[in-house]
Formats: sequence, structure tokens, C-alpha cells
Amino acid sequence: MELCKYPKTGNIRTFHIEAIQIPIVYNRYGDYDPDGLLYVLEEDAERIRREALRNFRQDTPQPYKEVRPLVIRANLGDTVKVRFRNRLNRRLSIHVQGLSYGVNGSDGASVGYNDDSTTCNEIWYTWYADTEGVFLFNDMADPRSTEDATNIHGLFGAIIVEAPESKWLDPETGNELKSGLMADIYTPGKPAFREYSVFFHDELEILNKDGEQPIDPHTGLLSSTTAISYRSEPMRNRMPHTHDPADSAEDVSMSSWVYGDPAPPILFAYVGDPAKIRLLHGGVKETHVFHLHNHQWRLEPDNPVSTILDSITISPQECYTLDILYGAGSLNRVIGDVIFHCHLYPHFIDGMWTLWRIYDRLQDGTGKLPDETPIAPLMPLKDRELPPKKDALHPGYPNFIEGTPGEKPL
Ligand SMILES: [Cu+2]
Repeated sequence: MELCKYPKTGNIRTFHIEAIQIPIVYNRYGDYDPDGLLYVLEEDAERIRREALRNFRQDTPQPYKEVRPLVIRANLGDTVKVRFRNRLNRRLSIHVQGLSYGVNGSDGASVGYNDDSTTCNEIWYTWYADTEGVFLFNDMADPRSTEDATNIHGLFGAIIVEAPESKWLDPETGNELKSGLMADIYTPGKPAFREYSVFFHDELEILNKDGEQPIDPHTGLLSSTTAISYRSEPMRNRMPHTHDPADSAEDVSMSSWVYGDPAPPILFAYVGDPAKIRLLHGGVKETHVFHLHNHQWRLEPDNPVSTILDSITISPQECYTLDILYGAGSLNRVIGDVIFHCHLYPHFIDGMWTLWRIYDRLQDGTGKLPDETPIAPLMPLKDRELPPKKDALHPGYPNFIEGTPGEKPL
């Protein structure tokens, strides 16, 4: 595009980003990448490093909730300035895909006769938020797809460009967010919506809690691991509790009643909430098929006759915005857990699935799951009718289901 036509707001948004190296624990069974790499805001770096290591050193390594792909946001027309500090012992960079920038200085790469904009120290990048949507960024100092490189260990994130004058709030607290996978987006004159960032990635280097490569219990061979946003829920960790064949079906192995919630981040909404999924592929090699149950979207969100989809193929480095038709619960206003997953079954089995949890009653932070896990609060969208409060006769999803943790409800 011609930069002279760039719709500048005059706003400059500045982010101080650092890359840190820590073991990334992918689930509560203790599967981990010993060489995890992630971008963090500098102000969060020390806390994330300290708490992640504390959780890692438990008898069974445990994930730390703030270990997530970094997602930052800007308004259309903003200029984004990123100070990237690299304290690790290798050259690194941040390369954004799809936004305008000057290739000499802000490419985050070392290409031909262009200036080398990777760093072993500190560098400033300038990006122009000239298009609404979601844009992947990743390390381009080492673009190889091997375990010796960086992307496979998690060195990617995203910038989301929101409509002019939008604000982004924390769905749990209602406070303004500096970064985060999930946000509630408020734009003057438009309906508020839930925004969910979902990163698929693959070919992970994973050890189990004993420091060994995981084995597939069915084949006895090495088991691979696929992930969503630095988490994975492989079926090798969800073996049947009995020898009864009825105890091994899909509806049991994915049941939160039987095994607890899956590790990849769950999306939360009240039924009817407008919602956009910002789908990204941060991985290095494989193509995946994102499939969401019970919901659909249009291939081109702003084209009312565009093809309606409930699955989309996504390759490394691609990004899509899925503007969900009729919002959370779709036209049939489903409440409950809606699964989404890679539709290539080996990837699904190796961990690439999680849930969209759609509530019918207000979750104010006092609720508990049947297994006593606290339910995080979820701020209602301010332009929608307040969800009804729970009462003795209406405990809300999932508490109205008659079941026992550890068993599949009848
Ligand atoms: Cu896949």
C-alpha cells in the first residue's frame, strides 16, 4: 500500500518486549518442552520466569497460567513501536507478517543487502497498523523448522489491529488489558464482542514428567505432541479407567467430568455473546484443520454471501478471523461445552483440542466446578442484557448436571 494513504491516527503505541527461555509445561500430567522460548512484555518477564520455574520444579511439573503466546493490540491507524531486548545467547528478532514496515530496520530478518534487523542486544521496530485483523509475529533470526531453531519452541505471538477507538478489557476483571490471549472488545457504535486468540502449533519437543519421550500406549512407539497456545491434552494421558469397552469411547475420553478440563485455554462466553476467534498457526511444518462444533462463520466476514464454514485449513504462518455467526451458542443458543480441535485425527489425539464453555447464568467468581475447582468470573458484555443470577433451582451450567467427578454423567 502507499504509505501516503495510510489512515494515521497519530497515536504511537509502544511495547517493550523480551524473549525468555524457560521449560514450558504443556499440561498437568507434566509433559514439557525443556527448551521453551516465548516473547513477554518486559514488565512481566521476571514474574513469569520465576513462577513458571516454581511450577516446573514440583514433583509433577505444572503449567503456569501466564505462560501464553504474547498477544498485543493496536487501533487501526496507530503506529506501533516495539523495543525488543534479547538477553539470550543467540541472535533473535521479531518479524511481523501482514503489516507495513520499513524493510531496512524493522523487518526482523537478515535478507540480501537489506540492513540486518535481527539482534543479540536491543533493537527498535516500527510497524504501521494499516489493516484490521490478526497478524502473526515470530523470530526470523533462525527460521529453520528444527528443534535447534526457535519457532518450534514457541517464539511467536500476535498483534491484533482493532477498529478505530476500540478498547480491550480483561474478561475476568473488566480492566484495560496491556496484552492477553482473550479480550472483550468495545468499539463505539458497534456491538461489543469476545475476542479469543487460538494458536495452533506442532512438531513439539516434549518430555514427560520423568524426563523421557512420551510413548503411545497403543502402539508402544514414540508419541508426538500437538498444541494450542502452549498447551496440549494428548489422549495418552487420558486412558480408560476400567477395561469396559464403553469406558474408552470419544464421549468419555474427552469428558471433563471424568478427567477434568483439557489444558489448552478454554474460551468463555454467555450464550448469545458476539465472538471472534483470531486463529493463528505459529508452528513450523504441518497443515491443520480447525473445526468448531455447532458454530459457523463466513470465509469473508464482511461479505454476506460468502461461503459458510465450520472448518478451515490453516498452514504455518497463516492467520484468520472467524466472526462467529449468531455468537456464542449459535442460532440454536446452545449452552454447555463445545469442542474445537484439529480435524486430522492423529493431531487431535496428540493434544490439539479444547472447549468453548458457554454459560447460561452469571459467573461472578464465587462458583465452583463439581470437582471444587473455582470458576473464574466472566464480566458480562456491557451492551447486552445481564445474564440471570444463579439461584437454588437454577445453579447454571455445569452445576445443573447430575454427575460425579471421575465418572461420566448418565
Ligand atoms: Cu492438525
